[in-house]
Amino acid sequence: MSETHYRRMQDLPSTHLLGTGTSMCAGCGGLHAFRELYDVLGEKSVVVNAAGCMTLLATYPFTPFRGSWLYTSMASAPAGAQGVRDALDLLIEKGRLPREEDLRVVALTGDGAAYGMGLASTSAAIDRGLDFLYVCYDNEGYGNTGQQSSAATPHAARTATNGGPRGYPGFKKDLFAIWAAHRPSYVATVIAAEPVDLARKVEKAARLSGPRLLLALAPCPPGWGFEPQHSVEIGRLAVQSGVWPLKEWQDGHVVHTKTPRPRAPVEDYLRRQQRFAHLFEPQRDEATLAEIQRRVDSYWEEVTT
Ligand SMILES: Cc1ncc(C[n+]2csc(CCOP(=O)(O)OP(=O)(O)O)c2C)c(N)n1
Ligand code: SF4
Ligand SMILES: [Mg+2]
Repeated sequence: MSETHYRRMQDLPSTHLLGTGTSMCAGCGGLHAFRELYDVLGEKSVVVNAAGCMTLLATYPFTPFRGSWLYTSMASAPAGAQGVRDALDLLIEKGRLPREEDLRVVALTGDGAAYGMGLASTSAAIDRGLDFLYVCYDNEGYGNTGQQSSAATPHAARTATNGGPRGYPGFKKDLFAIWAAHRPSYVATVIAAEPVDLARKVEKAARLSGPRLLLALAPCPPGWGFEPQHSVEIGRLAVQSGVWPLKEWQDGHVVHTKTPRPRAPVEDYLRRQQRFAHLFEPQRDEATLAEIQRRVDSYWEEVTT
């Protein structure tokens, strides 16, 4: 994808973006992860989806899934999931739904909802011990409306709202730690580019009850600025460079399910994406590159010593 094309995408009004058309973009890492997830979860699931790119999967009254799909406002997927769970429990209690035909309740949202707008309703749902699986596909911005920055945007990335020479000034929020601090049943990070790790974690999450999170980094061609065919490679680089640690939390313990050895330089991951192009051209931003690398190094030093 040329820089001009990427810039055009960032400048377009939201109604013209690929993510807001009648279909999703080629190379969508979020869709890839969700398809792998759904293969394991199966049709006995009700998906409660907050507004975002994935909403385009279902056009009322149709869905591409054999299971059910419910659409909510951005902040409300966990509240919607509570309503569905309560309705199922009532039906079972009244004998109108055999217990063996119970359905799994899945909240599906982007990072804008999971890290920000929907965080209060998520926190409350975890506090209530809601039996649900929360799936967040994290494309590190408000993709559906043109990749504005969210609380999941990484440091220095250019977004539709941070187009200046330094990109996004903040640092990605640690949603894994925020969920873990609530002491739910299970928290894990995944990525479509590592399908075996992903499938194992989905199977584990599916066997458990209570609040569970599967947090999937979702390489996003138009939002990050790369060609769709490189989506899996960029996902693998996120893991190999240590930018996206694959890990799980259960009963107070964090386990890293893959430790990249040797770790690739973070630069290998950054330079493949137009949103970081200003760190390399017209001249290298050594200070910012070093800061990003330092933070990744210190994360791994902390968890491996
Ligand atoms: C309260 C509210 N504000 C803004 C919007 C417009 N809106 C629809 S989707 C979206 C982006 C959601 O971002 P994210 O949750 O990361 O999902 P993605 O679009 O990246 O898939 C926004 C801002 C909305 N639906 N509701
Ligand atoms: S997450 Fe990115 S790649 Fe996927 S549909 Fe949205 S804009 Fe397109
Ligand atoms: Mg997003």
